[in-house]
Amino acid sequence: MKKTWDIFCAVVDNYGDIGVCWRLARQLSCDLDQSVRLWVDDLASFSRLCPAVNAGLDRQCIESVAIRHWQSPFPEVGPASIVIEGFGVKLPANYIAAMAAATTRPVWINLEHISAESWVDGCHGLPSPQPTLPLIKYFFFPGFTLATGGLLIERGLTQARDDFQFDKDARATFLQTLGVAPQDEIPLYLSLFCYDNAALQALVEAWSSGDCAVHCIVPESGAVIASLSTILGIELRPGMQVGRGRLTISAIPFLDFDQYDRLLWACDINFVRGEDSFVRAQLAARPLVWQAYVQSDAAHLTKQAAFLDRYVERLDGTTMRALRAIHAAWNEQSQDIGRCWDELIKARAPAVVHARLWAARIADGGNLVNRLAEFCQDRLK
Ligand code: TRH
Repeated sequence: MKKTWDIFCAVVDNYGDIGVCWRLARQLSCDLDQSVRLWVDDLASFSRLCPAVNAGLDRQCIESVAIRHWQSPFPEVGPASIVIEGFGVKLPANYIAAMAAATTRPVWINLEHISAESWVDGCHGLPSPQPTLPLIKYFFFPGFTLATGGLLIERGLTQARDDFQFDKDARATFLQTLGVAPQDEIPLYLSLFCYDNAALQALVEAWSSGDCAVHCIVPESGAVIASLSTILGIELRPGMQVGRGRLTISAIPFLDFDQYDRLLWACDINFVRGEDSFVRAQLAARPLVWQAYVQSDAAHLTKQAAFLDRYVERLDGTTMRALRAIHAAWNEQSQDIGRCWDELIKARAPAVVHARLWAARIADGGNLVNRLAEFCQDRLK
């Protein structure tokens, strides 16, 4: 049955908050035909992922999602039957008051960050009764096991990816639309999306002096283009293609959501970060190297290791060690990354086979929007 949903998104930094909230909103609307209102405090960041967003408009409708600029003071609006706060964002006081006063109390969900750590299984779905209000907030965790909320996977995604990847001309055509010039020798295509990383220079050196030709495609985002400019000793800008030994680097503009998916499908290995690009790279069925969102207490290293434990569990020893080593070196920003890259290249064939099996496994593990809708339906009764 059609339900109303309010999703609240505050853009803390980067693109992950709005990336996940927009993906959720769009999927609820397009795949489950739900009535969705998305409140976003930073429409300019949103418009980078979704160029149809007009950052100057307070209200607009895109892909049947009602998008509202979340400003203070917050307007007096009737609450939806299901209220999602993205990543623990604080809801407006007058909106909470309206939830508490509603005849049928909304289901209130805190959509949490993804983690492969085992404690998530025990915390997913836990209720948190609000001491001074007749409301219960529930913790909803995306994750990799049946005991979690699963992953955001659009209907038809796997088919669209396979159509692209098994079409022999699709990659070349797509890369041309990005302005990536073809080369005589077909290189290993990489995409690079990462945080500031002290290991980048050593990695670039390994790429330029390695045995195989590498073409690294870098969407403009954060510090990476600036870091590469320093490493290469030139001012790299979107649209430029630069060669260094066996390495070619193409800087491209930040892509919209769906184009970015295609880039991940097109590349042989994807360097990704944070949360949403990390999941999309897994669903791209290609080997990935993930940089977890850097936390001051080094919690990102625990998160990274927990994911690797799951990701490599069915692999042979050599491939397992190669994937663990490059993830550890990249996340610890170690100068040993060049050696780890060479090991990964040697283990590439089984890593490629594994990436497709893993993508199928996580897709079978359950879809977050379906689980969320069922979870909320049960609590609305
Ligand atoms: O931008 P991020 O670093 O976001 C992070 C994480 O979500 C982290 O958990 C959170 O705490 C922090 O933000 C505040 O990385 P992430 O999660 O991969 O989000 C990037 C989004 O940008 C994702 O939806 C993919 C999208 N994207 C494009 O649409 N086009 C592009 O060209 C690129 C590079 C990314």
